[in-house]
Amino acid sequence: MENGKTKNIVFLTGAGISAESGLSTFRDSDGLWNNHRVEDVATAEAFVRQPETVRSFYNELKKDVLSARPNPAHLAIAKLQESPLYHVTVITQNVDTLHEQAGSENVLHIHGRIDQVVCLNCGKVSQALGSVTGKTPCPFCRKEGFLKPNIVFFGENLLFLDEAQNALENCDIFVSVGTSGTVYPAAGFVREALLRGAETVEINKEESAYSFLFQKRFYGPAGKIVPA
Ligand code: BV8
Repeated sequence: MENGKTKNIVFLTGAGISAESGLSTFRDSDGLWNNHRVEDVATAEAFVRQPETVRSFYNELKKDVLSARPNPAHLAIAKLQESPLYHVTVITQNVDTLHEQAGSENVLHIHGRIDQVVCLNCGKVSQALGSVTGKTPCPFCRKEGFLKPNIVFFGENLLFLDEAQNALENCDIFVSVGTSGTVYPAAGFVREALLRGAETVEINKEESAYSFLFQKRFYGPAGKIVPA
């Protein structure tokens, strides 16, 4: 029982929940990583080696992401959050803000957000809806050349991990939506939910790398299954 609500539900969402909003996933046949080498654009080392390549990759990706709109799956989760019966936490691996646009609160962006940059000089996070280059000054410390997409690259620690662990410790129902279950530590969250005795539910287009860990599994497009 938490703030008078009966059940704690934790969602872990991945690129699949945003697919029907027109955004590419990572590992599907038309996925992002099919046209780019991860090592070139999504690792901490790549940003040190070639920051402008990484910045322009995200400047391009940002244009698509910011023109996308929430789909029925995002809207259904936001609606569930309004219910007096459930306390719903959304842990998302997605860097889009479609959960927020659908009206969700309590969204933990463990892999960061594409509409933000972090300054490697002063450490402050600011919103960046347009393109960011090595010449863009930090709005806080005014220094140029220190802005990095506020995205967690491979080899970097996750954001909001403490809040995510806390949600998992109190979780009654764990629902994975649209993720291949291949990136850690997020792919390990279901194990923590199981250890807690939570009910585990997977909603995905097809079987994933970790489907065997789920007691209930619903396959099909998230835009149809999640509302149902
Ligand atoms: C870390 C940022 C500590 C970029 C991302 C060996 C073993 C275990 C772990 C590791 C290892 N070697 C390295 C590691 C650690 C590494 C990792 O897990 N690597 C994997 C690849 C093995 N993890 C890390 O580095 C993490 N940090 O561990 O810190 C540390 C510190 C120092 C040194 C070492 C470790 C950082 C992880 C975050 C990396 N950043 N993205 C960007 O987003 O642009 S990961 C990237 O993958 C995205 O964030 C994405 O969200 C995430 C997961 O992908 P999915 O969301 O699942 O998307 P995917 O395409 O894979 O799947 C989509 C699914 O949807 C599919 O199943 C599909 O069927 C389904 N679907 C499609 N359409 C629909 C649908 N479902 C429903 N409806 C539809 N319509």
